[in-house]
Amino acid sequence: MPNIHRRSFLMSSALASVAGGPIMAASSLPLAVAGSLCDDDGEVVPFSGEGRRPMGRPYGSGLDGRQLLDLRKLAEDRLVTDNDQFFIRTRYPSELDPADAQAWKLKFGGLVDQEQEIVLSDLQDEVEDMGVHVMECSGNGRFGGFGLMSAAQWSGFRVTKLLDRIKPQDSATAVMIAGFDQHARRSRNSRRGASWVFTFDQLKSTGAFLATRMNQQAIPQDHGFPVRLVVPGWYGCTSAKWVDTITLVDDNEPATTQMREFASRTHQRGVPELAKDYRAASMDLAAMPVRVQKKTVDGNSVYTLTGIIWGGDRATDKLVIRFNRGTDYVPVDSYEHKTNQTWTLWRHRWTPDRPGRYRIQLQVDDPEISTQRLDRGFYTRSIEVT
Ligand SMILES: Nc1nc2c(c(=O)[nH]1)N[C@H]1C(S)=C(S)[C@@H](COP(=O)(O)O)O[C@H]1N2
Ligand SMILES: [Mo]
Repeated sequence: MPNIHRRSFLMSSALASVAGGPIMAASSLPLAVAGSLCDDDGEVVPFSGEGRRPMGRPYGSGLDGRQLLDLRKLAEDRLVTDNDQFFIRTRYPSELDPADAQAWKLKFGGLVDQEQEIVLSDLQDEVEDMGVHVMECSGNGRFGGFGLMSAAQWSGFRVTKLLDRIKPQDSATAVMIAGFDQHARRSRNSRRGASWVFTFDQLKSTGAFLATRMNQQAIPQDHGFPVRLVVPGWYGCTSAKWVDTITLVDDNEPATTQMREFASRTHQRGVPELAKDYRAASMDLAAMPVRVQKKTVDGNSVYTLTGIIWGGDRATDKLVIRFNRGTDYVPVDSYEHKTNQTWTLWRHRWTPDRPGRYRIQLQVDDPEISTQRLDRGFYTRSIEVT
């Protein structure tokens, strides 16, 4: 293989060919996947030891309803997920009558001067473009090829703006945002209730918003129609769908069932009793490979890895990768990390020196950047080199 060491070359050749290059005809791949790949990166190598759940279509119902995104399809020009591909965690509640969505109201209560209801359609004029944000379920994992994450462009209005309209009492310190969550079928794994308590500061600093449009379309039912919360940079469990109630609370407010259920997945210390004792459920900077391709060049197997970097609160150029414990981390070949709002692709070429199983692990070589999940090997993925 040519000895490529310049980032700019890799960016322009490898990424450009993903976007516009020839389409490969790989019999081993579903057509939809093959369609987004280019032949010069070779055949896709599966990750070992991961679940084999269906990808790209919903399964299960209610609280157990899921849809996984096939991350192998990500490419430079496919970093915004189509509405019908966006991952699902909990499907449209059986007890929610779609007719109710027509005259949807937001109820404001708790520590406010006066309880009130605002008709959602009366907020139409406030709706603005909120940009593209990546969302990840805190319960994402190997079982589903890490497919419980997606990115979409949202339109809506900031929660802080809404709070200006209803007058919180001086004693109010936080806001509980709740979504409809009544499902006829019980779940063994999930509890009902999807509310989270945010401080005013958290709502402000994250730019949390109530979304009414997803990728310029009405939000699909499974994603929260007619209105859902989006908390940029935080795990999806904080972003209630089918939002109907906003309650002003103080420091004595108990943690909600949702907060307790997701305490360990959002890296809390234990399961605090009070909402005020929960840390921000923000996503640390993380990175993982999403596609490994193999081709033969001059008799050698050359692997091209495509991956994502997401989360965190600042951009980095210190992304490093290793191919097994005990080996050295090396800088990732090519990426331009500019935003934490959505995911960024990276690419890396690798020539293994012997067959075997390799655990691919990424890190950020910067002590200033918190990477709790990377530190624990949460996003490590393995491949078999034959
Ligand atoms: N009402 C309600 N909202 C909810 C949930 C839920 O079970 N019920 N699940 C949460 C979780 S755990 C995640 S990860 C996100 C997923 O949003 P999505 O299904 O649109 O991808 O929704 C959140 N909002
Ligand atoms: Mo989640």
